Amino acid sequence: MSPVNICRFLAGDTTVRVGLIDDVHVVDLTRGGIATVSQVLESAEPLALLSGIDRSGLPRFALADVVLRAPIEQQEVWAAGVTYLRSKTARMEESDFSATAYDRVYDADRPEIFFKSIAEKVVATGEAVGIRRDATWNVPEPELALMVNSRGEIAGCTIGNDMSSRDIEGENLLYLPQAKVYDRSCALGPWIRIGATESDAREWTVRSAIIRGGNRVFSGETRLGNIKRTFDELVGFLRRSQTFRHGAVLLTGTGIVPPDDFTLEEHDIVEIEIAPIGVLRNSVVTV
Ligand code: DO4
Ligand code: MG
Repeated sequence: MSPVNICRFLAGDTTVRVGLIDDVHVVDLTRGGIATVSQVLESAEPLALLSGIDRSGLPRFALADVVLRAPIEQQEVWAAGVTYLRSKTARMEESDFSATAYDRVYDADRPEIFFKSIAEKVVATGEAVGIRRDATWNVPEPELALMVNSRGEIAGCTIGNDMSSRDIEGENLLYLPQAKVYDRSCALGPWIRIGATESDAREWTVRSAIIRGGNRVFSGETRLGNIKRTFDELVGFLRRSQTFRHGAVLLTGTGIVPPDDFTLEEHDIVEIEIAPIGVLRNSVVTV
């Protein structure tokens, strides 16, 4: 069974449907008995569940005609940090008296893990991510996002943008929640890849581009194989002394950092691509 991509989408009405991506079409799995993506993530064998559905009689929509919703339902979103050497170096540069904290956490047994968002605040591809009006140095953080079910299994993955205000974080590490959690600070999408293993994912490249007035003003890339810790290790720490009745999404950290003189502006477009998942694309708005 080859991995597949599933999405949440609207097709001309207000019903959120679950779809299977078939090239430039979406097959409506809702009509095949799949009401939520959580139903897939929580099943004992997500890929087998999807493969067993007879798609022949199910409605199909052109991808261009549907509206994609963020691929999340009731999960909390958490994020791991300083999992790439590039992230550690950038944060040590942006901060003064807390610089050694990044150095120490990169090498410590316990990773940095912080709360990022409730599900209803997550934006989808095509929607705007936010930059804080009280911040002067804002960047996207392109990250692989793990879809963890209530049993702690990594049942899928998607692309995440952990939007961050570097000046606020750099001023004082205790301001981290304000640098990380605000309206439109988390984007996920465009859909969930089911059936890929960690060793598959470690071969993938994350690419990011920022477009301003039609021009590419930043591009960067990294390999997911550069993440220092295993996915199971990160999920294991997330779940220590904590249960997730609805599962959780765990962002795995960024390895792409724009130069220090770069800050996002309103109307920029942020693109994050992880083939074979897809592209997460968001405009930028001040919040
Ligand atoms: O330590 C602050 C946040 C780190 C982070 O979000 C990342 O490395 O991706
Ligand atoms: Mg991050």
